[in-house]
Amino acid sequence: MPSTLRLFALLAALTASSLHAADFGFFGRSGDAIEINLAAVPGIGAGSAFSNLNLAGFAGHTVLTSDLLANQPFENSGRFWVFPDPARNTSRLGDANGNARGFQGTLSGSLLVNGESKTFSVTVQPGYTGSGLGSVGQSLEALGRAANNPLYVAQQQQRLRYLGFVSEGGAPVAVNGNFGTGVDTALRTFQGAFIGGINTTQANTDGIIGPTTAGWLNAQNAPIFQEIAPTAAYTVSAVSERFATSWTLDLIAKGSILAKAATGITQRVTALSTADGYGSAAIHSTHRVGTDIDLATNSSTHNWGNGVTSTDEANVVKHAVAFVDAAASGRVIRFITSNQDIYDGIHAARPSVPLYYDTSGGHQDHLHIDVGPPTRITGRTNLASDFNLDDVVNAQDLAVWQQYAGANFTGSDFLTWQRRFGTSQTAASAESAVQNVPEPSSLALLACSALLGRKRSRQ
Ligand SMILES: [Ca+2]
Ligand SMILES: [Ca+2]
Ligand SMILES: [Zn+2]
Repeated sequence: MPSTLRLFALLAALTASSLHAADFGFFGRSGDAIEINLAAVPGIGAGSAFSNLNLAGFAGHTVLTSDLLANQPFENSGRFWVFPDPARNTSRLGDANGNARGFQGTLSGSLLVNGESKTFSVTVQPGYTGSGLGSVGQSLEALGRAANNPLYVAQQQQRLRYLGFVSEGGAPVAVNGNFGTGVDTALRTFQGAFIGGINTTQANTDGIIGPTTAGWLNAQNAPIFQEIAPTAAYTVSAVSERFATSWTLDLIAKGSILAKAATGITQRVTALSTADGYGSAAIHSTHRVGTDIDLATNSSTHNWGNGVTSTDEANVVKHAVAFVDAAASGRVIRFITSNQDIYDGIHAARPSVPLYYDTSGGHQDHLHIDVGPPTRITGRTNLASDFNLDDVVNAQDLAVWQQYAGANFTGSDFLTWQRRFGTSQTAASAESAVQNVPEPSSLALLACSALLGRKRSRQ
């Protein structure tokens, strides 16, 4: 590590330590069940008694203790889990980052440890943990299963609601550790995006988090269920079926730009999925849940095709080609049309893309696009020594260490931080990008010796 950086880091640590802080400080991510394990904190001895947990500062979020999730009395364990509200731009909760999905900010509480009042803070950072501690594990939890683990279920509920999946009927997924119909139906909609074939509905899924489902819940490119918003390249005429995964919305966004560039025509999306992914109109009952797209076509194409490709038909072919070629997270796996000229045109332009000719005529007025999942990107683990979970190990982590040395952290944590200094990974969100480190000053020398002296005394 460059010495100038180290010097600045130490100065930053001293500055931070002079600010008011809680007795104990924890960090977690928006889409996680954030575990707080007070009995495992270095500054609290094993066998301590915990009481009077004051969570007034966590209003709007869900907090569950080990009594419910681990069959363990909180008064002995000091364990609880924080489930940040997943709503986007949760300004009523004091969301500090309107650009990052879910809540970000610092929540504060207090409790008695062995009768003595202690304060703690939980700082929620963007994203979710996709590997290791904090990720969602493969499990056997299922609706109607007697031996469901409440903690596993709560983790699954939190991740699903963070990713925008709701229960059948539209109710948000409650985080309560109970595997009821709410989480079952949300999970099946989630699975529909990647399990099975082109016409997958919730009925084709198993509602159990096996290896594939766990992989997607943790993936960096996990599907997010959301409402479509029109752009300059496409309008939306769908009344209720205007929801889909982020994979499909990405494909529409990128494909429509290419299509408009090729033909000058603004695309019109006529149907995706309903708000909960259930109960589509009968004519869309074969839409793969959360992924499939209907694109309107001009009225002159609303025939069976006559062997002569009209300008409007040729444009539909160009639109299809644009969607095939769009480098989007969702990808075209099949087109459906009831117009033979469009069918022939797409086949000639992109022979490798499967086509289905609908002899019922049901696809005369629009082009149906079956959308498949992208290649899964393995979930991110949290960096060792990245104490504040901003995806880089730098001076700010030393500031955290300094603030809570003797409480959350030990001397060996400092030594590990030194070795890990400078490591980083792609941020969980662009908003948490690394900040520039300013030039050090001569004051840093003083800070350095002062801190090292203090560190030794704590070991
Ligand atoms: Ca936010
Ligand atoms: Ca950091
Ligand atoms: Zn369709």
